[in-house]
Amino acid sequence: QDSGQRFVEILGVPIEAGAGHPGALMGPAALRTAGLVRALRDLGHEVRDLGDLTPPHEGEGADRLAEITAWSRVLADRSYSMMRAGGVPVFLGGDHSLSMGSVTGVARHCRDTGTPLFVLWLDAHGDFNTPNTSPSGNMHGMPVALLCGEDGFDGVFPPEQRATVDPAHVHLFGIRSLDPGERRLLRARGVDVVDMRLIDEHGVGVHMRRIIERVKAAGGHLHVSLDVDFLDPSIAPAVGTAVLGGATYREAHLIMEMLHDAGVVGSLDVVELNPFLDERGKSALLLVDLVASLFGRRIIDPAVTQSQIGGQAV
Ligand code: 6HN
Ligand code: MN
Ligand code: MN
Ligand code: MN
Repeated sequence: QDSGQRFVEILGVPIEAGAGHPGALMGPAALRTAGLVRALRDLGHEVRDLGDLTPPHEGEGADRLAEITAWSRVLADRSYSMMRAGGVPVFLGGDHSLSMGSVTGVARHCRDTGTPLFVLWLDAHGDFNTPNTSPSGNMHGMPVALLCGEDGFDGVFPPEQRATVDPAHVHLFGIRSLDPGERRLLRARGVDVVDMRLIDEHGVGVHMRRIIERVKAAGGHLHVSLDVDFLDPSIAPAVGTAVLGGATYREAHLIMEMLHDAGVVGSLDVVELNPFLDERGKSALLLVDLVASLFGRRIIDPAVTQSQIGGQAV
């Protein structure tokens, strides 16, 4: 083993109130069954599995906003303390509304330490709706807007507990489905959107290098939020919101390998796995593969350096 061993803390967040289809609450169990903890230990990392966060009781007749508010508050506190413990927190979803809590906790820690926070959002969707723009009302389509400080989320965190991310530090990647309201908002806020059209023209490497260089130059913390629907549904069918034309197996692995080599990833969400919709566990197994690549699994240590082949060093 090399010296790149990390302390990894894993927390399951079985939340599905933000999604339109039930099943995501089984996500953490499926990722464990697929061997996530073992894969990370086999790479030499110290792994502590904190189990699943217990669903907070949101009271009789509470709506989904109340439920997600309750989850977000406990999760943000938990994420903050995981950050303070000094490891790499890995949050297993659960639907994407969990990032409201996980990233808020990371942002609180970065604010404490004066570390610039960057977010890489690997997703088919922009997740930049607000309660005012959302066509579905589903909160998993809104976490980036909340994190960037948009209006309409006042009840989720009390003002002193809200910690936001600069929209200019958010990189949406793999995007191929945006609602009209969120598209306007993304443009107005200047969020970097690497959509599938850009990926098709330039390849994932060019844009990943650009993003990685930026985080490195700032000495920043990169939070990666991996939505299963970033991947093409043919290789990862276990999603409630499948969109054709997603990332291939090889594109996804290259992204993970480049992120590992850059050494900039400080926290990770793996979200939107709906095992009820999977085919013999293939999506869960693929995700474990990708997380292992992000944490250093490689085919072989490169004998040829970037400079020898005239590539840009990362
Ligand atoms: N996800 N833009 C759609 C909506 O309902 O707001 C889909 C959101 C999907 C969210 O997959 O995390
Ligand atoms: Mn720290
Ligand atoms: Mn999505
Ligand atoms: Mn998403």
